[in-house]
Amino acid sequence: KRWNVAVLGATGLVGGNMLSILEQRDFPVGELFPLASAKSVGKTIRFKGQDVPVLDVETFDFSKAQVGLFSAGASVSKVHAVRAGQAGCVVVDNTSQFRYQDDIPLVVTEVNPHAIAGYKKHNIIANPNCSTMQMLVALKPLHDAAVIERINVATYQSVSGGGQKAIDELQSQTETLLKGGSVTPKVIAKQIAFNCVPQIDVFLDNGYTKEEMKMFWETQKIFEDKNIKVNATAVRVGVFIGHSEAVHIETRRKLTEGEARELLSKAPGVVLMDERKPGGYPTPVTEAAGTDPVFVGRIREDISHDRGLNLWIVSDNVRKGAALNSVQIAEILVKQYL
Ligand code: 11C
Repeated sequence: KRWNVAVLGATGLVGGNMLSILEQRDFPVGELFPLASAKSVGKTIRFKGQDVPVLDVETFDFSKAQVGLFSAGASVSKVHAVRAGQAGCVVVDNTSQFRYQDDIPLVVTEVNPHAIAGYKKHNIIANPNCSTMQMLVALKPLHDAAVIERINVATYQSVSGGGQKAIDELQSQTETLLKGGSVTPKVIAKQIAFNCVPQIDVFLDNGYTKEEMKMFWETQKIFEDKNIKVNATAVRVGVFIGHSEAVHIETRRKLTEGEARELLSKAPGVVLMDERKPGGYPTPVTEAAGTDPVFVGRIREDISHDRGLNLWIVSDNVRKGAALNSVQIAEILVKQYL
């Protein structure tokens, strides 16, 4: 059986990756409807060797599609995901619009695929934020084995999380600075080339940024555990693709590094890369960018806490962090529910 698929945000970074991942994984696409705002109408996208015209989302009749993959921003999803759902098109939404709504599932396919069953009320399934996604793929088997009580995490997030404009800013700042010029930040609040910027998304009243609080809210919802605490510092770094995370967990019972390694070596979606020698650990550029797994290395017991463990977690934020997980949700949806 084939399914008609609408991809909203088809001309954007994540949308483009959704299209190529649908192709690579041979998702059973019947008719493809690439959707975007009116200003992209007239463009085409390439899919399975064909040029497919981009359609205006405002006038699209969603009853023509059974599955929607949306990545065009929260305000667009607020209107059009609801409209699509009412027309019978099940939307996998990659924005923050519905993630915290109790009657909408928030799914990481390796962690809580069973939650997809809850899509029926609104015909919407939310896709988590990239920094939460990769962290939970790696932490799920450890949480199941020893119950994580607290996560302390510092992220090193690539500019692709901020979309094409942020990628362009890193590129142009790098070129300008290497030629001896000076730069004026536009998309990211401070110079990002050759720099680290400890702000992703807006500041909230408690002093955390929204990106940091997303990691807290989403972890509790996806792990279905209101007791797990997440203390995050989210940092943008001058990397194009791939988010990295230094993660420190505290578990209810002690988890040895050997046990953690054993669990992670069998964990779905995880590649363990943990040799204690130069280069024996994953990095965004050399392992993660352009690939599917969540890579884990630098596993070691915390010398400052009896039940603490440290890990280094790296993944392609545009693939597993966004487009790939959306397609994986859609695969389970069509196989098991539609
Ligand atoms: C970043 N994590 O790296 C963000 C991008 O809520 O889906 C994804 C934002 C989101 O800037």
